[in-house]
Amino acid sequence: MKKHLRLTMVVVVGALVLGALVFGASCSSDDDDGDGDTPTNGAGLDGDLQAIADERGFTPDDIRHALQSFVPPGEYDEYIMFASGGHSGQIFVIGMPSMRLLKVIAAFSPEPWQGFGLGADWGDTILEEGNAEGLDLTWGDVHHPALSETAGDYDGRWLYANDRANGRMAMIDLRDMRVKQIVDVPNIQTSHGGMFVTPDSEYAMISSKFPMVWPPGDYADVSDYEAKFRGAASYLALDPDTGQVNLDDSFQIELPPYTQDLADAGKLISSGWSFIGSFNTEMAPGADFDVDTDTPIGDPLEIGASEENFDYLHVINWKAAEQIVADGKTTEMGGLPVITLETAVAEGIFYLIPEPKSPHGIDVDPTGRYLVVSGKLDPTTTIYDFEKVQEAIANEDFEGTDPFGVPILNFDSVMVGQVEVGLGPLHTQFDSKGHGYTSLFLESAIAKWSLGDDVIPSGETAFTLQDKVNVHFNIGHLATAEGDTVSPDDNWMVALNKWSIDRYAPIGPLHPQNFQLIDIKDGLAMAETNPMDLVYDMPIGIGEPHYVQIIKADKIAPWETYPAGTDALTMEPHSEAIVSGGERIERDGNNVTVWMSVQRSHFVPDILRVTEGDNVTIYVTNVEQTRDATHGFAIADYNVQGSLEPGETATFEFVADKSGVFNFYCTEFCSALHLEMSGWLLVEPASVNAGP
Ligand code: RUQ
Ligand code: CUA
Repeated sequence: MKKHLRLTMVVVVGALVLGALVFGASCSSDDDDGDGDTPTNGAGLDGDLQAIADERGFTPDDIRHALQSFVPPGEYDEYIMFASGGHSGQIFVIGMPSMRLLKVIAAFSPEPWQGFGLGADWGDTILEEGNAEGLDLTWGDVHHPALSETAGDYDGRWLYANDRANGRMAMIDLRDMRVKQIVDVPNIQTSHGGMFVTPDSEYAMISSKFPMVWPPGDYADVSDYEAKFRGAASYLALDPDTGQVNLDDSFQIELPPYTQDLADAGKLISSGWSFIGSFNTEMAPGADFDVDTDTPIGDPLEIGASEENFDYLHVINWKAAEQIVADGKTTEMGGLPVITLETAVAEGIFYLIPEPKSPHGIDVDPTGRYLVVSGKLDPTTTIYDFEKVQEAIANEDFEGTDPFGVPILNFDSVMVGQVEVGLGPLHTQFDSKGHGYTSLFLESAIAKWSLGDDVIPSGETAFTLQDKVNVHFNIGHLATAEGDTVSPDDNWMVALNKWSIDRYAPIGPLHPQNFQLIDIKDGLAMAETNPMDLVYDMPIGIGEPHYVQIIKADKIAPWETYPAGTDALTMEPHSEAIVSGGERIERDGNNVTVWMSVQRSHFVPDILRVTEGDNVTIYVTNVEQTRDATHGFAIADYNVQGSLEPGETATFEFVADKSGVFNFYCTEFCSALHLEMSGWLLVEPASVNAGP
């Protein structure tokens, strides 16, 4: 063992010296050559650089864009972007502005690289506990990542993300960027954009997408939509120390059977409130199908759900709801206290505001005052003033109630502006200078426009279109750096485009999505160019990202290794952790327990003998404390693959139900002798031992 460590040191020191030489060489070679060449293509480059630009056919714009986003090898990105991975069930960690993919975090789907859900206890436990009873889900559709906040600002501690398909939520600890908990949210079946964290991380809010039969567990026909179906807004309480969801302190509010869509949290003056957009307030169930004539009866959902000119923005006072829960004015459902629709109306915590035709995004500006909605079928964004919303509530300035008795605020009293932004507006992000940036799905563009007089620069007119930039193609969300906080950073924006069509080399009918980096800094040296300057394309060839949040990288403090013997599930010492020399095998009847160490480049023990039918438990500890010294633990034909980060202890439990000789090996190319890092699991056929 000592000899092994010494060899490791030699390799590490050698690598450092080599690294220093390479680094030194590159540092000393980036001076101007001072030859005074004049530029030939207007980019102001000296001779050598000009020659490269000419050879590669770069325009001055290309060169400027490269400089804007380039992060030299070995340097770090200023921002980390967390992108939902859609139906890959994963979350992508991307450096910005370089747009380099740094990590894929498994959340709802087994992921072999991280050994998630393939035998190691931490991942298996999370996937198992994230399944409602009787379900065995092995995927999710990750739509909306939401970072934890303190005082309305990302604090770099935790990340949450919803599962669109199955109404669940995952919690990721940013210390190791691994998922720690999946919660199957009671009383909702699906969830979409109803996902945000409140300004001091009191709650993660997740609302239903399509309403479900109410109470859940009953059966009803979709023709009974209005009477028998309901949605719910869930306020999942977050433990202030661990970030985990504590269902005991969580609650729900019953919602009408509309299709609740995007949501956002109030902040600063609107803190304590939440906002959820909706469509299909028509409560159309879709078209039935006549089996005799093979024709649909009635309108398909898209027609039925688009009949009215207005749907409803839901305005919910969650702070006041806490008191209603504390007072016990709730009904227990699925283990959660639920404030019924009736109680919510009676207690005055739930209101509706008309929002134009089939709205999608609802976004609250950094001051918390302006609530921005965009109707997919309406070329405008509509802006409401939270102060006027408060006045209308106080004055009972209602234009009626919905079929469930929820008061509808007078549209004209609370609406302060409408901006004609273009075709198919979806989502809005903000800078700190009073501008909204709205994605235009149908137009494949982003519109920049001005908010109210109290926040815009002098000389600008409130609620007017300022600028547009084209993107490629079919933009869904967009995100600005630190964009959902009370103080966005005013420098970068990312367009999350659904289609890339012809932007990349053809790779078959399934195309990547396209993230596009847009520079929105003022006063950059780009005189005649568009202030929204499209700088870089990043194809995403995994899953289908929907939304991202972008945080200053230095706000996160990830661990470099786990402290020796850490359980990745709890981030606490693992009860079965060992140090080198503590390896052992114990047999008790049919139970075989192994305490195994791994380090470069061996497993101890590396021959395991069991008998067919034995219950095998292997506690594997990566006893290394060297940064990046990850080892894998994979057993052939047993569908076991774990990733053991330095310092980590994990448990692998299985029944040795296949007899034979099975190779196990380290899946990470960890060392010069990585290929030698393997061992044998011998499962002796039960019959061999079965004496007369
Ligand atoms: S919403 S389809 Cu985030 Cu535009 Cu999901
Ligand atoms: Cu350890 Cu390869």
